[in-house]
Amino acid sequence: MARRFTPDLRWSDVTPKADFLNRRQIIAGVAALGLAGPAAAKLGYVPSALSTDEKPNTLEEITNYNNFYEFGTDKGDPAARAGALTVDPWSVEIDGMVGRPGSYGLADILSGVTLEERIYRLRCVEAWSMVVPWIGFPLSDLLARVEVQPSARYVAFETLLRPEEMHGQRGGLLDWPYREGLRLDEATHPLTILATGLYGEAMPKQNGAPIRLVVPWKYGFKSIKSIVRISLTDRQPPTTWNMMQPNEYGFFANVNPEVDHPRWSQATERRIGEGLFAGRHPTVKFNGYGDQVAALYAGQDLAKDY
Ligand SMILES: Nc1nc2c(c(=O)[nH]1)N[C@H]1C(S)=C(S)[C@@H](COP(=O)(O)O)O[C@H]1N2
Ligand SMILES: [Mo]
Repeated sequence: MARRFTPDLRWSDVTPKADFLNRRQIIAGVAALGLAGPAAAKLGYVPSALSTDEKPNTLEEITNYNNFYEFGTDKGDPAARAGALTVDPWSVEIDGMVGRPGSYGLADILSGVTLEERIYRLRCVEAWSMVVPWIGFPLSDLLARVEVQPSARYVAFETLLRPEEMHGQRGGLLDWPYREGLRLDEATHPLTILATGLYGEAMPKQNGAPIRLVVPWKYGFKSIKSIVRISLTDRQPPTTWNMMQPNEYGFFANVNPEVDHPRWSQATERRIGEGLFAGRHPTVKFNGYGDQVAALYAGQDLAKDY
């Protein structure tokens, strides 16, 4: 039996500001539906002031150039194979150092939440990037509702383990299930969202339906897809790419042109959709969010904490 949030909990209470109303069309007051398939509907959302002004990539690009190793390693594999994934029903186990642990159904997680459109550039560690109009809500809202205990310092995330539907999990390429983690101050930063859609629609399966993390100042691999578990802990959790190749992929994985990957430069990036002959763009530290996030790493050596 899925646990339900009770009405005494602190709901997210984001009120759309008048200037937002002018900027974009808002589909107001629509209950959030995070479900793909026949139940899919246009999501109700408000635009966020935290969006980049850059032009988003096309839906075609965003849904056909993916990393989702559960469905294969080619960029086209997720689009070709993620259709097999069942995303309804879906629940997320929230456990560890929280006052209200339990298995929460997706509809319950979304009930009372104001979804926002956050246009963020996703910068992959492979040195390409694209701009995605995500639909989501701050992870901090959910963490507040489950009452994170004062002793918690990290948040660990796990993707679904279902080799019957995720054929890539039948091989040992990665140590399944895919795992990621954030320090609690990173997890509760206002830029960090759980996304349930993009381009105003429920999340395409290849992009991590029905619910995924998006952390825009970190390399794409931190943004774990199809989440089924969120655990609060006092120890830095093991993370998939770090376990596989610790000298190449650190726990922090902040976008940083000053710290190269051991096998290639991180100084520039290729922007998906610009064509073969377009020049590369300089990568910006923290993917352009330095003003908002640099303070999180004061006193840390980011060449060591890569
Ligand atoms: N479960 C899971 N999450 C994942 C991955 C994955 O292979 N499995 N790949 C990561 C990587 S490397 C990137 S760059 C982004 C890609 O997100 P997108 O396909 O929506 O652009 O997802 C991240 N989340
Ligand atoms: Mo990536």
